[in-house]
Amino acid sequence: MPNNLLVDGPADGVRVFTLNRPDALNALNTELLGNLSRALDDAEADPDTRAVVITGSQKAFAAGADINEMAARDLVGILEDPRVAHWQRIDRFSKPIIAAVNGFALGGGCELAMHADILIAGENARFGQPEINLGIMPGAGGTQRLVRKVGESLAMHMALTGEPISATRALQAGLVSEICQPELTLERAVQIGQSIARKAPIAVRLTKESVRKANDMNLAEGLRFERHAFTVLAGTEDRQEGLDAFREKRKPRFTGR
Ligand code: DAK
Repeated sequence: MPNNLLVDGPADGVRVFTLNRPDALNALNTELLGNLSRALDDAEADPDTRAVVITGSQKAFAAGADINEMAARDLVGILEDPRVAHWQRIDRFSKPIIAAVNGFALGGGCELAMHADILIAGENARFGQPEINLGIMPGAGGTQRLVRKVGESLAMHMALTGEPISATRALQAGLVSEICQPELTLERAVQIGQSIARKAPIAVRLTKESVRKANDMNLAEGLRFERHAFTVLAGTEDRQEGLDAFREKRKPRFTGR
């Protein structure tokens, strides 16, 4: 059986994960999610990996959870669903994740894309939460992250009708940060990853954590978290190096200390 998750790199600080179940439009079964979760463990532990890119094919990023697998689970099976731990692993990943999305990003596929910190879409991308058509509802953030990303009205429209939105609409709504030609989506995502890989790793880590807190905390708490994180950076060698390099008109050499 072909490997359902291809791993490349790290090259220039970036690892690329390619979802690879072409016969099922990259539907996310437990095995694929497990492989992704373990690949993230490896990437987390590797100091040479500074960012990861998750992508699919030109036709589909991922068409959702595997419907055949889901159909075999009853209430207890869903309650004890091993996929939940895999989703939590993705959410916990401390380094930046960039999603390069072409084609269908539906249901769990849209939810996986929303786990990314930066989302780049090809012009042919379609984002949707069609679970309602199956008599179910989103189960990996499609009613929560989607609201925070596109606002309640559009999220409600998508989740209640199951209608997908285009890449252009996703850009207008703030779900994606850039659109490009489908054949350039991955290249652009890798380029962004490489740019992040050249920054000071501890500053990157705390920036990601701090931006994410904006969704979990009220403004006063979030500002307090930001101030503490900012203060922590004052103890890093990379901060000194960054400030020195600017004043000496040279490129900084960050070491992650
Ligand atoms: N699962 C399994 N197989 C799928 C699939 C899916 N989600 N999507 C597509 N496929 C398979 C098709 O069955 C078909 O297989 P064969 O018949 O060739 O064997 C093959 O991929 C090609 O699909 P189509 O022939 O349908 O291709 P089309 O271009 O005509 O249509 C489509 C593309 C994306 C519009 C269509 O395939 C489609 O509507 N797919 C289903 C999309 C969908 O409903 N997605 C939501 C699934 S529910 C949770 C976490 C997450 C979730 C739930 C819980 N927890 C942690 C608790 C997520 C739930 C979901 O995502």
